[in-house]
Amino acid sequence: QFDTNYASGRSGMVHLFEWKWDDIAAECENFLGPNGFAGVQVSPVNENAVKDSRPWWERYQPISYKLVTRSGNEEQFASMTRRCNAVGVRIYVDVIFNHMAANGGTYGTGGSTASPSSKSYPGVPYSSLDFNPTCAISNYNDANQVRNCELVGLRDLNQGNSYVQEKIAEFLNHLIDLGVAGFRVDAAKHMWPADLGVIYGRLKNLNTDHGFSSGSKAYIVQEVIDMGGEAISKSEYTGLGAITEFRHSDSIGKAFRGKNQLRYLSNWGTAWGFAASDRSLVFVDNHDNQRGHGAGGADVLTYKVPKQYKMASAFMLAHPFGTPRVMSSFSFSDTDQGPPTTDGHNIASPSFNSDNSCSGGWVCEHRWRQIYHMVAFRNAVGSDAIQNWWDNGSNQIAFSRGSRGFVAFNNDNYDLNSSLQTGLPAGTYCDVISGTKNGSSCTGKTVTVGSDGRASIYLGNSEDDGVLAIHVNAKL
Ligand code: LM2
Ligand code: CA
Repeated sequence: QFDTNYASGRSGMVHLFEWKWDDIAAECENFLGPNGFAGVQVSPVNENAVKDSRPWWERYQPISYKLVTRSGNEEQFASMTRRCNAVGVRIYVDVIFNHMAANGGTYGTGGSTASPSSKSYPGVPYSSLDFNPTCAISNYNDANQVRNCELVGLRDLNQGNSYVQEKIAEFLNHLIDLGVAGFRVDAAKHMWPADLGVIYGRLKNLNTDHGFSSGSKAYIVQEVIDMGGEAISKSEYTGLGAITEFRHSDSIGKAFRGKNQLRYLSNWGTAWGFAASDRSLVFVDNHDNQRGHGAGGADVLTYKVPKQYKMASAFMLAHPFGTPRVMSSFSFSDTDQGPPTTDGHNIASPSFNSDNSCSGGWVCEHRWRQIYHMVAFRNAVGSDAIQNWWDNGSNQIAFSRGSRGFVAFNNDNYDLNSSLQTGLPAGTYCDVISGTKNGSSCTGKTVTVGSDGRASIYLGNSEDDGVLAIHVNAKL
């Protein structure tokens, strides 16, 4: 369950937060597939409580496991997995089974009703027998409380109960039948690892009709926020699957905000307290910490700080550590605000500009040239190791990935202007950050590598993007 099941030659997962299934299917065909992306994390697929103001977080309040949400119905979901898999893009579902809707969640997006105050959810069905006794989580130094009490009043399911295990496994297996490649397990820290082990053990192999090789297991990434100093640690979960590495988000934010010198990134990885590379899902920001929900550091970078955000994203994608996930947001000012709608309820589709960017309230970080070109960089360099590390003793760094790609960053308040070893074969390359390769020309800066592999690298401190990247597929 650590294998991402990515199609070969692809990398980069994107969280298309609150997108509709039909729009994701089109995005796989029109953009993600052609640009080398490997997968999409989709918002929760099962029926959730309808809240008056339609905040984004209503989707974290399950009412049943019927596949009906504001993103679409089961037929649309099934069509999306088929269309995305057909173009080599895998689907990962955000699944919520620590809890059900809190008090006040009386009806769902699929027409089911519920009575959270009496712990009754007939759409599953669950009754009070399936839940832990009511108590609130207040002390994160008490593992029993964190796992057996309620997170912000959300009715806490007992995953040790065999009927509950059965219902959850049925839900996940249904998604496997529909062609998904894996799951993001919401609130995993709030469930006992042993119970998760039982549930994961009941999962079917992935559906070979969708192109998975026989015997493939679902990729599992468990949401465990472990910044240290609490009773529960991520190491309790890394034997079962990958975890969301929140320290990566925190550390990369601090570095590119200038609170830590970039030269220290030379040993980026487990030395920073991260889980092993294949157990770490890494990200600059996620749907919670970009708006101050959940936890994971006050220094998180988001689309609202674009220059540093692009630099941090480029570093994450250029570096071999972890399985990177790119956040794709809708713009917000209020932290509860839901996605763009047509009428206050129905989610609006994104619209696209000629430069690939989005409008209509969608930020689409994954369509920023500097970000999707770095997915192509990651695919071009494959498994080649980091070589030719260089730094100026503070915030200018550069490295190559073997002899296939080279990247440089300038986070100092003066220009980077140095002759550096790129590791690349001689030739002229298009900088994929400032431009796009178009046949034998480049719309941005070019870099000329000499027969000794050296090139003169210039990154002005007032440039839009403090990063430059070249790779073998961007040779002119
Ligand atoms: C997660 N991971 O463990 C999600 O990533 C996170 O987005 C979820 O919280 C959380 N766990 C539960 O699935 C979000 C949001 C909360 C929101 C909950 C439930 O961050 O603010 O809580 O979803 O919708 C909301 C209200 C809260 C209220 C609660 C219950 O914000 O004030 O608590 O509903 O009514 C009384
Ligand atoms: Ca729990």
